[in-house]
Amino acid sequence: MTVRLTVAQALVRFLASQYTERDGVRQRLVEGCWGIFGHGNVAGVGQALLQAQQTGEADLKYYMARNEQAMVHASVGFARMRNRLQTFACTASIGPGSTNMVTGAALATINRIPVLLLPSDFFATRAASPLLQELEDPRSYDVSVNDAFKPVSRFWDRISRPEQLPSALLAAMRVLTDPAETGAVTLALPQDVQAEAHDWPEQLFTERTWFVPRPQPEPSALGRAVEVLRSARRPLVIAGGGVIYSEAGAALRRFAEATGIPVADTQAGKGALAWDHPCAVGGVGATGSPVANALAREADVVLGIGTRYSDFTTASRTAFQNRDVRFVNLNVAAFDAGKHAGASLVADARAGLEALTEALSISGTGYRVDDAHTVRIHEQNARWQQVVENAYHLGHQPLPAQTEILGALNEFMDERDVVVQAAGSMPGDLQMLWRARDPKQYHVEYGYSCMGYEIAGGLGAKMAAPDREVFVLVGDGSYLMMAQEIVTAVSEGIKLNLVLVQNQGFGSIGSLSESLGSQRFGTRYRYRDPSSGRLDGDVLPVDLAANAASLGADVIRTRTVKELQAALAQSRASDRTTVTYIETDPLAPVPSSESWWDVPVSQTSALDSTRQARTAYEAAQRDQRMYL
Ligand SMILES: Cc1ncc(C[n+]2csc(CCOP(=O)(O)OP(=O)(O)O)c2C)c(N)n1
Ligand SMILES: [Mg+2]
Repeated sequence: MTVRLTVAQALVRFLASQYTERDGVRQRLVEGCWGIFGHGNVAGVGQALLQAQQTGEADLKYYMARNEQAMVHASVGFARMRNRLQTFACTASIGPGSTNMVTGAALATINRIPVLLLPSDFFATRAASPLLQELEDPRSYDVSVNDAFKPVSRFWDRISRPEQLPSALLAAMRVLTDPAETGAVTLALPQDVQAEAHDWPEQLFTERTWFVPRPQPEPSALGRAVEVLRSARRPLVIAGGGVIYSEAGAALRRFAEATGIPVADTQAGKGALAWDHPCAVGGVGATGSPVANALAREADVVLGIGTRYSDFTTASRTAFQNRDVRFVNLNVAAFDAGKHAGASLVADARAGLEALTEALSISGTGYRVDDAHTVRIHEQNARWQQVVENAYHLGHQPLPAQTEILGALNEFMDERDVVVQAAGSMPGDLQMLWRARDPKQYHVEYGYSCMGYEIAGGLGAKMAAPDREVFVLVGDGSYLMMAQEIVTAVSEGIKLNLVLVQNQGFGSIGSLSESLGSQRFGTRYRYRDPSSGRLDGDVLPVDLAANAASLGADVIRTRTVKELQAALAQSRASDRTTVTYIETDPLAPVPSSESWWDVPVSQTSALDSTRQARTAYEAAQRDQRMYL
């Protein structure tokens, strides 16, 4: 039996009947479809979504975004919140609509989060080429702007004939639901092919369940990992995002309690173990806690779990200074498990942790770090927590410090509330200071650290967890790049709590610039000063609070931490998207992570500031090493 449908109608019907299942729990794989229409998709995918809604023949709800990059961010926020078991499709028009999604695709792939992208493409028949917005490449008529998705997609295909659709769809679903391979999946859809009819076998549309596996560790690999761990005197666990996506928090806690091994976390892994667990030592690396970084420096064995070891995590490969340091890497992706010449333990984080706990706690020969070491860690941690308390309650004048905003929010938020951030000076301060109590509480996108993720990603997170309050922290720079999804939140009645932190420019890059001898050049939002010729004139007459109000949000202006606390309570109590606005001092002090990040300084320069920074750079670089 066959059914006659267009390519777009078949696509929509197929997506509506895909499910994932893990641990016996089944859910829709593709929750709905984000989109912005143009001539590339209005009559194809657009018609198919309309027909699906009007006839009820396929259940794929349409959501309209205001910017294509943002709809990918929203899908990522949603998929991350749902531990990668569910996501959205995103349809965009040909040309700029599609290329606007490339940044989102890179973000998804780097963070290993599934999202299905459906950029539109120029006619497969080339009947009217060159179309409006078609890239004409004189070397080949086969090239389009959608080829730009190739390096940032884990699967990429162009559907030039209807017959190609079924196998492409099956491959796309496989990659989206494979925890080792997942990321952005791109199916480019020529606009004529979208509207073309075909007789499809009915089996294409039967409900399909994609079983998300929990690969078990291979026994000999487990044996090797256990041998390395048993030899360790100063081991350290680094918990990455994989721990959270695999829902391995409880397994991590049991492992830590059985062995006494301290647990540090990455940006994606924060909250895997609650901050006040006796084994938790906070963030590791360039923006980590000095306690975790001291342990990393002396560690003889590092057990990385579900981490990709970004430069922030390894302090650009200066974090681990023990000459004999060895790595054991538990990761579902062999690519990550092999890093730093580690003993590779390819497995699901939960399955791997359970196997390690069992192998290390065999009665009589159970492994445990020595008590004196544990006591020292607890003492250091207690001292560090005092530093965090001080940063939370600095009383900085006249404008409050950013660390006080984070402190007020941390103390205000419930365990199940979610904080969302991505770029600027906040991710670093959050990684160092945030006290996470739930694995889904801390949602900082730091794989791509993409300005503009915050509001859109927060929207997706809220769609995934309507029962949680979502607090989006957004800097003035990020806000100016992508505030437009406030309109989407308002139109959909999806309630967000936004905290807009105004510090008149790129505070983060300003301090980075200063530390590298570049004198904060071009990092502040100021008038151009006619005498200096630089952007260091007066403060601009920009009112972002008024801007947020103009987009349909409720806005509360605050000036002090006390006012902020009252505003947060008001925001929580409201059922409308609310923006709490506060100005902070970008020069307020922040505790040191006692770590480093490799940003090369000019080797030769006419500027004293640069020459001094270069000397400091060369000194720090001496600690950098390969782990072989
Ligand atoms: C899309 C994008 N462009 C540029 C950067 C580089 N960058 C990182 S932080 C930052 C400034 C962020 O400004 P703001 O949101 O105001 O945060 P602040 O640094 O002031 O805390 C820039 C330009 C980036 N991460 N993402
Ligand atoms: Mg700023």
